[in-house]
Amino acid sequence: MKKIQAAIVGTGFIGPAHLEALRRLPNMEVVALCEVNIDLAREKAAILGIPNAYTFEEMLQNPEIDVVHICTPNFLHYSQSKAALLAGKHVVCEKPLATKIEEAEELVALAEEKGLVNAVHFNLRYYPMVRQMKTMRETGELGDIYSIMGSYLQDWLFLQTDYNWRLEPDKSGDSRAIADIGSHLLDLTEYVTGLKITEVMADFSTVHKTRLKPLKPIETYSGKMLSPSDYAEVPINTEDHATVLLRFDNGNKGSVTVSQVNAGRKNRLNIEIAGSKSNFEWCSEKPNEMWIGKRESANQHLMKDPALFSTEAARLISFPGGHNEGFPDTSKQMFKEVYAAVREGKQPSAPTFPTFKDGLRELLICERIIESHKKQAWVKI
Ligand code: SOE
Repeated sequence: MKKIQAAIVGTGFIGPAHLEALRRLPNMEVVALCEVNIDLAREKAAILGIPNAYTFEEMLQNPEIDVVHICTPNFLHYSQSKAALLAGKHVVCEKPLATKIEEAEELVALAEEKGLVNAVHFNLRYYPMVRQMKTMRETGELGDIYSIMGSYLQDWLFLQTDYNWRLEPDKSGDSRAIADIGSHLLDLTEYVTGLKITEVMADFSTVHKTRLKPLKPIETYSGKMLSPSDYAEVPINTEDHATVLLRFDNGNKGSVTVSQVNAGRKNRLNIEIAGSKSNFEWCSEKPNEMWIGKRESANQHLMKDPALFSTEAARLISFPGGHNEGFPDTSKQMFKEVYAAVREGKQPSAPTFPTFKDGLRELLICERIIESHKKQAWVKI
């Protein structure tokens, strides 16, 4: 069987995570790496053991490359995804799909016109327990949904000296915490509950009004400290923290809190979904278990075990109960589905993986959240 050949563009935090996940799939190979310049591409390709380093433009001209993974800063996602589609390549793009709604709309239309496989890396959908919650909701074990409470908390931007491209609106877009991690939480909320968010009321805060920008490169989560002369003080106008009230299409309500300055919360998405039959709670820092709350019987504590899971959720499990699976496994499970479509050569009519349309949906919600914050008013989606 001919091996599918992939290229990865960008090797900050998430590019190597895509690489590791892809190397766990059969009958495919990551053959190319692109970076901001060819020297860095060569350096990173050597470190990561990828056979070829190209500029982005050279890579697009290589007919052997079937799939492009866009793992660059947000402001490049639109132009690079568009160029890859126009070059006839299937595309897996990191979230957010773009920084403007009209750009995402153009990508959805172009991907549809080309018939090429298109996916957005909402990988948190692929925690087996997330899929189990979704299937339990679908089979009625949750009942009617009364309310949803979600949070996504990190502390990698806690210090004034913590710095990253995500703090720069020209690279990240007008939102930071909401676009970067709120997008995961909001996607997962609609995905698990099957509800649609209809209105938002948002309030942002920027805890560090200025930050100390390192005058030499530093990567996401690296946490490296430099000397005072290595920093420049720069103004910050994107949100460290956001609270958003939500209204859903079943008439009920919810709220999410997103923060990247919560000391001790490393990468913690927590969701509690209150239903008429049960209450589900799940935390991404303990992904192999969920709490099921009951009023008229004992609460339950479900552990990841394929023998106890729905067929759909068990499909995302590679190891028996007690053999924990986590963040890296989510991308492997997602890419299994994406590459099955690549093997077929076209986007499925009913994709099981998150597509550019899901990326557009998230961008729409995030843009309305930004609008609501600016107006300090409810905004319809
Ligand atoms: C930084 O907040 C980050 O790397 C996000 O960009 C990822 O989407 C998330 O999965 C982990 O944290």
